Amino acid sequence: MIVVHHLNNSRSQRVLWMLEELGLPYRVQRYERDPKTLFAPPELRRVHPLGKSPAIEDEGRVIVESGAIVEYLVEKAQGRLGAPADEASALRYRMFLHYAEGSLMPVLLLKLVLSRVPLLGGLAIKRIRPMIEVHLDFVEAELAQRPWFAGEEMTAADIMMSFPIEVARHRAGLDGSRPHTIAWLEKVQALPAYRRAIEAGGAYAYD
Ligand SMILES: N[C@@H](CCC(=O)N[C@@H](CS)C(=O)NCC(=O)O)C(=O)O
Repeated sequence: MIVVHHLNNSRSQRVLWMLEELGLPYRVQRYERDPKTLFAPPELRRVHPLGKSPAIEDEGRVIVESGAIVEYLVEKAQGRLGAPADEASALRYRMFLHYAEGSLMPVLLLKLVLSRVPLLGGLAIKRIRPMIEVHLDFVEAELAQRPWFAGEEMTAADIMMSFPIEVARHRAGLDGSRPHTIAWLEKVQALPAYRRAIEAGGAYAYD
C-alpha cells in the first residue's frame, strides 16, 4: 500500500486528491508544521533528506516532488488522468504540470516569505505584485477557453494546479474579478474525491 507522508496545509493534499481520484489504496502518515515557523518537523528528514512533503513510499521506494509523484501515479494507473490524446491538449497538460511548481508557486512563495519580513518586506511585495498579476491573468485567459487546464477532461495538470490556485485565492488576491479561475476552483472543491482527500488529510487552511 502507498504511504503518503502528509504535512498539514501543504502540497501533499493534492497527492491525496489524486489517489482518491484513482481509487488507489493508501495510508496517511501525518506531520504537523511548527506553529511559529511553519516548517515541517524533523521526523520528515527520516523519510527523505529534504524533509519536505509530499513524499510517498511505494514498493520500497521513496518518491518526492509533487510533479514526479503525480507522473508516477499516472503510470501506475495505466495512464489515467495523464496526457489527453490530442496533441494541443497533451502539450498544455505537460506545460501546466511543470508550470504549477516551476513558475506559479515561486512567485506566490516569494510573496509569502516577504509578507513575514517587517518593513522592507512590504516594499518588496510591491515589486512582486505585478508578476503575480501576469500569472493570474494568464491562468484566467486559459480557463476562459476550456473547462480544464489541459482541455476537455480533468487531468493530473488540474491536480498540480490546485495548490497554487488555492494559495492565490487565500493569499494573493485571486477573487471574483477572475471568474473562470474561481469557477474552476469551486468545481474542483465540489468533487467527491477532492472532499474525501480533505477528510483524509485533515482540515485545510491557509489563514
Ligand atoms: N516542489 C516541491 C516542494 C515541496 C515543499 O516545499 N513542501 C512544503 C509543503 S507545501 C514543505 O514541506 N514545507 C515544510 C518545510 O519546508 O519545512 C514539491 O512540489 O513537492
